Amino acid sequence: MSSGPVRYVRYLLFAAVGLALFFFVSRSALPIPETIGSKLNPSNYKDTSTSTSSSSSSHGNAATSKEHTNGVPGNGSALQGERVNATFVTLARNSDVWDIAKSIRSVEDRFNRNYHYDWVFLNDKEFDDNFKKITTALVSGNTHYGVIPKEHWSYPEWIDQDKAAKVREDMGQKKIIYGDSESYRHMCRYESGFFFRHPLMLNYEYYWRVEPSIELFCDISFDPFRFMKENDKKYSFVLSLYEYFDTIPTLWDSVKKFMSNHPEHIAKGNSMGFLSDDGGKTYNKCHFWSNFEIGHLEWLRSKEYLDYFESLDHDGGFFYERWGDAPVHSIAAGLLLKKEQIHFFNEIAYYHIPFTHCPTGEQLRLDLKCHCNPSENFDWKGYSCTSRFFHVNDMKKPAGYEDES
Ligand SMILES: Nc1nc2c(ncn2[C@@H]2O[C@H](COP(=O)(O)OP(=O)(O)OP(=O)(O)O)[C@@H](O)[C@H]2O)c(=O)[nH]1
Ligand SMILES: [Mg+2]
Repeated sequence: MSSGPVRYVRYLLFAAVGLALFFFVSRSALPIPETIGSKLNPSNYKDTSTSTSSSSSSHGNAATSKEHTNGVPGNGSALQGERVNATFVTLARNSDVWDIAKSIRSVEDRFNRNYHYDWVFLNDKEFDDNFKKITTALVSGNTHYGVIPKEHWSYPEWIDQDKAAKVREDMGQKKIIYGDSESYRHMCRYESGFFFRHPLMLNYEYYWRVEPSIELFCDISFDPFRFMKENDKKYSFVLSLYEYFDTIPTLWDSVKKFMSNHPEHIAKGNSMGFLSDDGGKTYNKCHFWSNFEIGHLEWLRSKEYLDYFESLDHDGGFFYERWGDAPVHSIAAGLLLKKEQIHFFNEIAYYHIPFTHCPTGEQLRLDLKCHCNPSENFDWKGYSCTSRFFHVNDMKKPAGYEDES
């Protein structure tokens, strides 16, 4: 038996060791994922579950998006760990709910669970409660739901609707893809000229477009929004290809008219070589596949882009032909931006039926835990325009590309 004072010293020692152990265990245990932490925070939960519908003023992204004025492009440390003022954006119908759920799961697992960027959903009709419930549960950032104003999803007054209906009938008979669809035309026109002007989008600087049923095959180990901002990129892509000529027979004539009316909008050092093989006389039909896009909203809201869109829109090809938002965005990026402002994300592995972008480079795929089959990579195959993009930008193709062509 120990005597009194010795016993007290021992009790004190036990207590100190116990406290130290408790402190160590409580600090080193698996952290509560931030996502769960933020979902449990009552103010965040309220914002998510009361996300807006068609109203613009109640849009609550201000607290979760950060404006950076001190970021030096190209200086990785300037914005280290901070988010950019950016959002995911999806145009969808209520019936797309399970297909978009799949896309969200993929984007969250591979990227957004670590960043919690917001997600804006847009629809020409009200989103129903089921759509909102399922998508809000899956997105780790705040969700916002917007109805598209009627004037952004209808015929402008200069369009002859009988002529447009006749075109749809003819294109349907010729079995041109979506040739007979009226809603597809409104969708393409909306994505070309309006989504970035929706009230819910106005407070953001960058967007990442996500469509239903896409897949991401690799971890995204960096913040692409931040990369865009730091490197002054305005538009980016992962897949490029040739457009069906029958959907855009007079698009290039319309573009040439715009170029001659607005030479001041055409960038020096642009990517004309990506779009045309004869210095601009004809369009080679190359375009970036716009179902994936990360881009600068303020560029789309610029006078240059809006003049371009309005000029094309007045020529009527969204309705009298079937101009897609992919060639419309791509031609704008190719002519209004300096070529260095367009970026190809090799690291972002992506699938939208029927094409796959699987990063070239085995070590990269292993490091990023990719599960795509590199032999399915579309980039270096004959119908892709990505080789041309590399050529125009004097870029060296990644090692191993020959095995995938
Ligand atoms: N709200 C709404 N969204 C639509 C409508 N039509 C298409 N969308 C959305 O617009 C996007 C493009 O439509 P999709 O049906 O995916 O077209 P796609 O087959 O991918 O077209 P391609 O890429 O040209 O092959 C998707 O996000 C759709 O959910 C519509 O009538 N209303
Ligand atoms: Mg799609």
